[in-house]
Amino acid sequence: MPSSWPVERYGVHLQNQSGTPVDQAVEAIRLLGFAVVEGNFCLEELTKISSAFDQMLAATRQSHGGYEELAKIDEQNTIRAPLVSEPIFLDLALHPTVLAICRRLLGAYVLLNQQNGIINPPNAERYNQGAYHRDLPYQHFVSSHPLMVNALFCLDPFTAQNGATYVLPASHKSEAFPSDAVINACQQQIGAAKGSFIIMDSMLFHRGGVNSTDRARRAVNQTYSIPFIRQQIDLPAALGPSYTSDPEVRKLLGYDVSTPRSVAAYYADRHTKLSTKTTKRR
Ligand SMILES: O=C(O)CCC(=O)C(=O)O
Repeated sequence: MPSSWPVERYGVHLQNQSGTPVDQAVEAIRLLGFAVVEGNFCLEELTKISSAFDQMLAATRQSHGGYEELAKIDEQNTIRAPLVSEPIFLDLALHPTVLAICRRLLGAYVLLNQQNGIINPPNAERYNQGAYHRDLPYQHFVSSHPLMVNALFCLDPFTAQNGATYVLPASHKSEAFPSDAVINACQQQIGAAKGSFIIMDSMLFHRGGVNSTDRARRAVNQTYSIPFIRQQIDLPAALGPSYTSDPEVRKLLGYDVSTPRSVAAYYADRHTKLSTKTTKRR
């Protein structure tokens, strides 16, 4: 159906106003649970990310026992925390539009909860993201405020043929997984251009589609959460204490929310926090 501008309506005297792409994404995510936003990468940047991804996949398989060994734990199609070995993926995690949307939805304190390279394998092979799930799995409640947001970076174009992601629109607002009949009637496949992000409320039910082409469909799934939710991999431990001195990047990566390992460490943290507060007030 062609869209009209302004949209025709009657009996309406209250309407949301969303002027910018960030406003529009935030509004759509609140309403439906997902939005697609442009990454605005140039071809050269996409080529760099693409070859870093392929190198990381080869390195992951090589250093963790090979494809067959990883397949035993269903990890052959995932690159865990690529930013730990390759700084180009830190840049991806720091994408300004993604962070702006996350901060609008989650609040000022945003934690990078996970970053995973995802391979949807060719020739209709099944893979670990091909079944419906929430990215906060096993959770069956509705929160009045988003807890976690996904930014699924499309390293290849997402199409019906290569297994673009399916979503159940607005399912982030339902406790239960919908019935199979309703799923089959309401699921929506999201086509997206190479270099764009599919941004979702992490409570939205979604899955990868079937890739019936002869080429892998690649993506990087990044999730951003409120700081109470623990990271999938302890990034400060994996990166080491002096990875970066930028306070905003340290905060995003979780350096400021590690769990004290003893009562003495808890008191030491309190001293640091309170003295920083006092210094700031002066
Ligand atoms: O590969 C996809 O299309 C979906 C990825 C996904 O579901 C996930 O990483 O949680």
